[in-house]
Amino acid sequence: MTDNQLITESFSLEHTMRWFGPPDPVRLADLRQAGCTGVVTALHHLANGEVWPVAEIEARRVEIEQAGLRWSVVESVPVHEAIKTQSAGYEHFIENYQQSLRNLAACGIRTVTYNFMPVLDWTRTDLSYELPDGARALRFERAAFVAFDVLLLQRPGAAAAYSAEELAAARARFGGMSAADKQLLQRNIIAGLPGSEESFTLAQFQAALDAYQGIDAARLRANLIAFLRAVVPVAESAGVNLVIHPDDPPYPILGLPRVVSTAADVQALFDAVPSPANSLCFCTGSFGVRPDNDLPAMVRQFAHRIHFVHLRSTRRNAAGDFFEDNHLEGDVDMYAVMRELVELTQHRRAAIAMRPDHGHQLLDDLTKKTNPGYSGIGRLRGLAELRGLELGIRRAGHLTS
Ligand code: DNO
Repeated sequence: MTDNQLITESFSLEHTMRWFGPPDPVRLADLRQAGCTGVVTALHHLANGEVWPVAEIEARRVEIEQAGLRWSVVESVPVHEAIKTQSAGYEHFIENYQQSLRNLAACGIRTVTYNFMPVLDWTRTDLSYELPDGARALRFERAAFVAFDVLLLQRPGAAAAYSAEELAAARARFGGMSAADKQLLQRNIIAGLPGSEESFTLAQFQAALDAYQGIDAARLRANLIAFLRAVVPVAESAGVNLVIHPDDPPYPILGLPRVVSTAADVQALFDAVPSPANSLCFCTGSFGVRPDNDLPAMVRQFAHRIHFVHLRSTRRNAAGDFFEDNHLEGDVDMYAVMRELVELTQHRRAAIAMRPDHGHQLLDDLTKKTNPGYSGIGRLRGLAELRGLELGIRRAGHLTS
């Protein structure tokens, strides 16, 4: 047997990309040409909280398989705000969630992603940040974010959450913005990034924040654990791994608590609900924004719980800004993370779905309409680099063992 055969037969990451369904400008055929064998998708056309019907799941599965791919992971079955706040009618949304899990399992889809971030899913201030080479990236700029919170939204009590320096920087930044810049900033933050399933006006947004009055981190964590106690047994008996996606960015924003930002946060969920179906989407781009998150150590700590991986690297500065760097650059030590993942797949003797999380707009992406972060060529570059890194590590491991 040649080395290449041995490598093919050893367990590896399953290479996937996210697809937003038929309206996605990146086609299933493009994903296949980019080197994917799997697809990560959701029924984005269904309203948050509805049961996902078997017929619709089945139709999507068939569409993906006809393109020569496999529906590897659902990202996401969103958790309704009523469940996060435990407000009127939340039990109904939990029942719907349980039924969606059963229906997905009936169609053979066994990894389901969700998050428990209040109101907003992922948050960026700039969706078109120009890099020195002309490519465009997603960015979170602290001064712009503070300006949005204090000066545009004018959230009651917001100013008390920031230092005098941060407020001064935000005022200076705001002073230099045109009306169009302000509108764009607002849109970037609250009009709904791809996959977030929610979109707000300023007034609706403030009302959504108000629903969290009296909900601190302890209460939000308790609500998350109550949700897990209700849905994880259903997932376990259906053979589904329910993977939680971490907070992005991984700290509280806009006066809202966030409880999935660190290793201790994640461990608390597994301690409370030990079933193996209660598991993790390991996202290096989200966890990696915090310098106190040791990513390779987290892969080791949660080895048996990781059933989906997002690989992406951010680069932060002292002001609290970060942008999405090339997949092998930035603050994430991707080599060290990949080594742990390669070891994990070999040890588990099973593949783990991985997607290059986001990509730059580059080459032809720059002249096309793309979902922010989900360009065709930028992600192709990310996946190609990650696959090369993975193969190099596996092959080096094989030759030295
Ligand atoms: C952003 C994504 C998130 C993720 C959800 C999971 O690009 O990683 O929107 O899908 O938080 O529920």
